[in-house]
Amino acid sequence: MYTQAMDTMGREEGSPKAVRSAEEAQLEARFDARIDDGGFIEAKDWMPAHYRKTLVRQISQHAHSEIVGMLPEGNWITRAPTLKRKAILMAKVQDEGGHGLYLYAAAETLGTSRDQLLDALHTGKAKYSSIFNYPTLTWADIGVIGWLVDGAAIMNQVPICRCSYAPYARAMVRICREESFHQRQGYDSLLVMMQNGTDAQKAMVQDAVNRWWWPSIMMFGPPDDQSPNSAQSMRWGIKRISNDDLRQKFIDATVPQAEVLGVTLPDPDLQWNAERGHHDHGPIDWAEFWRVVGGDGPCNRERLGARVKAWDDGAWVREAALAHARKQTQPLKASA
Ligand code: BYC
Repeated sequence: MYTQAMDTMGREEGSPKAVRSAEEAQLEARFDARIDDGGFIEAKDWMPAHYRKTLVRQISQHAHSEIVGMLPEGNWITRAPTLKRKAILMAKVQDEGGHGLYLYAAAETLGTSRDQLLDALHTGKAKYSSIFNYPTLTWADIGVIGWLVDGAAIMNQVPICRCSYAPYARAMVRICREESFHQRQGYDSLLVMMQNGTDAQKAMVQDAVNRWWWPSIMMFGPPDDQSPNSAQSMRWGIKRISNDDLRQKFIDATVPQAEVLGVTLPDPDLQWNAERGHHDHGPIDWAEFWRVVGGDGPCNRERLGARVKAWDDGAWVREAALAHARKQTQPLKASA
């Protein structure tokens, strides 16, 4: 992704209005037929330019989210309350780094280099998930991130295991398995606090739920009727389930879990609607969502600053690795 697209007035290659050669029209018809049959597209297959661009946008946003997502949790590794919780959190944060790497590799198969992708992140042109622009104020936030944020991530990501672009779909299979562990560890840590904790610990969990609930349900993206990319991405089998439908599935799955935990979800309008067979929920503050996506959330500057600093601090490692690689490929000089 994620350089913001320039307005090419519909003349962009691969856009519906672009002029195509007969050969290209034939390739596109074959591509569409494969998508309609539920088939997969591999990196070397022909694909419309706009399909490629959409994938680079989504996969790189996803990769950036994984590595920026390491920051709010990494912040608590040194303060985890027990050795067990510290080991779990370290493993989880490492997993997120690994997810970022699989996803950058998947994006690279589409012909965009890792340097280009990272440059877009570091210069603020690239998006990453809104959720990681909120602060982690207490230890309970770490449990709630596992339960709600990873829970929302799984709900969104399981359908991507069937994404029409095969390298992305394959990466998602492994990522989803790991995310499932992430959600369970978060829920388990909250359950321990809610069942055996002090009143202060229980209040800390409730406070964290109050702060993370609404940002978690915003993670699924804008409502379907305000989602500019959804129709085309659904047509191409990149997205299999819409933003609103995933959000609804997440809410329906989470309400009974909150009851078991003994926490209240901070939405007075949340109630079961027998007619719809779903929970109704209150209005979502989309102005807040767009503010955060636009760079003005509570931690946007801090998060981006941390990523840029890590990149700059790592320059010597990249240089050393390149020097080592060069040495390995040079023929050995005959000794005098
Ligand atoms: N945050 O047309 P729409 C994780 C943007 S990692 C920021 O519906 P689309 C984890 C969207 O990009 C979780 N921006 O877009 C990691 C678009 O802007 P552009 C990350 C958002 O792409 C570590 C505009 O709004 N998961 O869970 O069809 C630790 C209009 O939206 C957001 C993924 O990335 C947002 N929340 O649908 C723990 C999953 N939502 O590009 C956990 C893969 C929307 O037109 N991505 N925008 O300028 C997707 O499934 C889709 O890209 C989305 C958005 C559902 C997120």
